Amino acid sequence: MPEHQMTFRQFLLNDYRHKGIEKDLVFLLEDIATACRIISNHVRSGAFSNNLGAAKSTNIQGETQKQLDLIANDEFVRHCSNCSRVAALVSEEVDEVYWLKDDPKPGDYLVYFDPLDGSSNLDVNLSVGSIFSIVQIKTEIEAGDADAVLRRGMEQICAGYAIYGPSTALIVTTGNGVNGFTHQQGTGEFRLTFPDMTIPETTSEFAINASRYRLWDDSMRKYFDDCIAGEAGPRGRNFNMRWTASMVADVHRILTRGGLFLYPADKGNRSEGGKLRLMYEANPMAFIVEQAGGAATDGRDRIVEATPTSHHQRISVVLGSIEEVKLLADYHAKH
Ligand code: AHM
Ligand code: MG
Repeated sequence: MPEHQMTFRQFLLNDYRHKGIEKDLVFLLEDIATACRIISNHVRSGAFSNNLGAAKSTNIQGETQKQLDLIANDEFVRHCSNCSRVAALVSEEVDEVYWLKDDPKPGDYLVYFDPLDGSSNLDVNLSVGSIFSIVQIKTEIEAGDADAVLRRGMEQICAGYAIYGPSTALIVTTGNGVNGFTHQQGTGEFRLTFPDMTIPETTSEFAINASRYRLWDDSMRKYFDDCIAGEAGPRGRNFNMRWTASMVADVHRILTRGGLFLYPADKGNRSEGGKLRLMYEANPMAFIVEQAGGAATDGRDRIVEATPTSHHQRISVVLGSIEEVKLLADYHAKH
């Protein structure tokens, strides 16, 4: 990787000078990048440091936490706390909202994160990631008011994820397109390797946990049946399927070569929506995908327009190549 490729810091300072992003947002993003670098290191040395197993706890959703889930959570909290403009943090791993400021002011930030997404992949040495979202508050809120963090995805000013795969990469949007940075061993820098990522409008590849077919609604099953019918079916072409059990990895593939990611609500779901969480999984990925020219809905409506009613709320997720997302909405309208 050539040394002249722009570092994450240079890129952010450029956005500060020319695109009006705030200096405190630059510092916050650099801190988040540092947290991701440290988490990446923990993930890579997990088998040596004995951190891959389950911790002796479950999260608010009743899911067994891995030791690395908790380590990653602590890194996010520690690094986001460096920024004096962060009013509160909302983490997948913690029941309550963390209030960092007693007197939040308009202009302060709320940070939402899933510190280690897809952590069931850790035991089998497959890709995992971290997802984050930043909202800027515009009006007075009170510290301790948990409802004050219930923000629609439209209010995000920044979102991103880190993928801990064969290499570690950081993908970020501040509302001016999507850019990807690869962590360079040796210098320790994230460098711009995937400028201006865009999702092709059409695709013949989708990602879904098909073992849940029996639990989907009729329109979802019809869409799936038509795709796997191949050339002889109503879609008139063959479709390929991929599923990594890590949303970060599946979304990263879609940002790179197109595709459709689906985690629909189904009859076996633990709550009212799908499996994935609105505020720290669906919203940031929806913002990124839309900024890359794709689309993100709950099957019918834009995810970023959903009004949250609780900060661990779940939602059905359909995102990726725009033509396919629209087509699935048609299936829901017709079947
Ligand atoms: P997690 O946040 O508890 O790791 O769960 C979210 C993950 C997503 O990354 C992935 O798309 C999905 O759960 C996989 O679900 P399944 O176990 O049904 O394959
Ligand atoms: Mg997750």
